[in-house]
Amino acid sequence: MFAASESPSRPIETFVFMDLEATGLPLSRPKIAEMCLFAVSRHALENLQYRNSHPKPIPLFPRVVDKLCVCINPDKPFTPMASSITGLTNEMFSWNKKQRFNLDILHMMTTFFSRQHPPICLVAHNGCSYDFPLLKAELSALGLSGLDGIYCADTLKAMKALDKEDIQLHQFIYEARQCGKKMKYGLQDLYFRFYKAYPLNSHSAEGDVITLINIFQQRATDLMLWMDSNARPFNTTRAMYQDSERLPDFPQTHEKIQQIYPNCSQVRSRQQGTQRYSFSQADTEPVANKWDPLHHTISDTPDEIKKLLLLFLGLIIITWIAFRNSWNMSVF
Ligand code: DCM
Ligand code: MG
Repeated sequence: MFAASESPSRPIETFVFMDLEATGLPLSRPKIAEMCLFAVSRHALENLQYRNSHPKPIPLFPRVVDKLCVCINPDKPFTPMASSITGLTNEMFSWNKKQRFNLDILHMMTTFFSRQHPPICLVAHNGCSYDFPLLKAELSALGLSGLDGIYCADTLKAMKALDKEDIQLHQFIYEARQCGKKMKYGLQDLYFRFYKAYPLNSHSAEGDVITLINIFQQRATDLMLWMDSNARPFNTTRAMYQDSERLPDFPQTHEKIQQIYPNCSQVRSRQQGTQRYSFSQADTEPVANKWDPLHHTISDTPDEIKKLLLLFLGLIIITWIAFRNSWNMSVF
């Protein structure tokens, strides 16, 4: 549908702000747990209303917005950090009987997009490094190529580019650097830059989307122009990981899973060679926090315990031999 690096041929008409919460950072091959999309028209962003406020007016949140927020059972343990910052746990999804990422999500998204005026651009903060590749990975795991006809753009890249262009700010950055400070581009930092306060509901998909729109409104004209020429087709995004790579040492892993989670059911996905697991809540409780079958870095696997025991035994033998030798020498 698109040439590889093609930006939209005409101005973007709908900006769909997106945020994903997931089980962890890219190295842990995360799975999506929450997805939120707010669709705002170019018209709304070009005609912002303001609330009078000291020292400067604050843009009012757009009134005409389509919203889609979905909870998705990630079917994979959250890393402790992800669970702590999002306030989400695997149990919550089981207790609330939430479904996994499946074709319904794609149907919801495409139906949602079909109601927006094109060209449509997905907008996410740090989207090129996290949200877009993660969404692509989840879609690919279902055997889907992506989202036809949808563009995407990253506000983190855009804000950095705009700051670079801004000559006045150049001076400010220079002065800030002189004082040992560096410009920060995290969502909360940018919000603080414009509103001199920290945003509410950080690390919830909906809260982060609202924060992103608040930030976008502060530089809406420049950001929209930047995106008109820098947005890329979503389908050119590379998936964060291939699902089939998730369990490369499958026979070994399968054996371990059978030992530790005797009741877990094995699910073969539609993609050839891909092995996935589903865990009932009872399965995950006692041992899952000790060993995570989908990560390869958890320290206390049975093999590693065996190694530690052998090392300990070796140390005892060496000490015993050394003690015996020194005793023999002292006797003779
Ligand atoms: N994340 C993480 N550890 C962090 C920051 C983020 O594991 N220190 C993961 C979990 C979040 C996801 O990234 O759900 C998206 O981050 P954010 O809430 O900033 O959108
Ligand atoms: Mg978030």
